[in-house]
Amino acid sequence: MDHPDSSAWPDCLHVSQDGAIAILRLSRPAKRNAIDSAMIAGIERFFSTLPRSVGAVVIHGEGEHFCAGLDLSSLTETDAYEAILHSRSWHRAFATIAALDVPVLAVLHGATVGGGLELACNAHIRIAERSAFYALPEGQRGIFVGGGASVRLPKLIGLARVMDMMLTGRTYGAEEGVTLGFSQYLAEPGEGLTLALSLARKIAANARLSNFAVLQAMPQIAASPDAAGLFTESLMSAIASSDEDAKQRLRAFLEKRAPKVTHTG
Ligand code: 1HE
Repeated sequence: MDHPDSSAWPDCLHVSQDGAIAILRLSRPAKRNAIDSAMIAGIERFFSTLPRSVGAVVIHGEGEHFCAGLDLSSLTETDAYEAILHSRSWHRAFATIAALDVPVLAVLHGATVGGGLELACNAHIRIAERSAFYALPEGQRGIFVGGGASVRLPKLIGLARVMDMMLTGRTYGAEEGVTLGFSQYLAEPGEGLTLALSLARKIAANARLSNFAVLQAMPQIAASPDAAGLFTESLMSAIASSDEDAKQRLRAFLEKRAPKVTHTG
């Protein structure tokens, strides 16, 4: 991959590029891709140094599971202050995803639990293979979520469900996850990456400014009072439509050079 930092990835991460798509593979299968400090620092660096040639990112996991969450061996000797810094390092890493102008698609399979679920929550599109299952086993381990699940997961599946998962250790499967709003796509075993790449290519073919508007304006609008949200929408809409790329695309449609919207069912 044409990446400024490409020589310096830790062994637990594999980075590649397929056209405009950057692919990040969690690559620590012997430990079920559990996230240690090298991996979280690598994730932060990966997302904060993406080359401009990248139009979308796909993240997936090697082996039988997407991610077993926090590497539990890293918390045994920490005091409260170190644990705060540790949690903040996860927040910092995931903030680099929130700052992106290109979307992240996560392919989930097998265990997607604890910090692995938190990582997945930060993606913009989640594709679950049928083997995927979700859990927050923090309560059983005597700890609490620290990678943003308390804020992000309730927005996807509702506060009551998240509290139930945390208190009782309840798990949800891939099919339930689609119904509940956790993932947007379901894939057959081994087919998640192919689906993610094809969706990523479609996204990367959009106008860059349109994708920016979806990723950056939509969350701001969602967090605003209606009147402020509608005003932000008008501003973003005007900026997007005045871009040269938009003008060319609109002309192409009006001159019958662009495909129509079709529905294949
Ligand atoms: C690990 C971890 C880990 C596996 N930290 N080493 N997450 C959890 O509480 C989930 C803990 N893991 C599991 O429940 C299971 O490992 C799995 C369901 C994910 C996979 O089961 P399986 O049978 O395929 O693998 P395994 O035999 O349990 O694990 C293989 C090895 O990975 C084994 O090490 P080995 O040296 O004996 O070979 C496991 O100890 C190791 N391993 N998961 C460390 N998580 C920012 S705060 C976030 C807080 C959290 O994420 S809490 C939730 C932590």
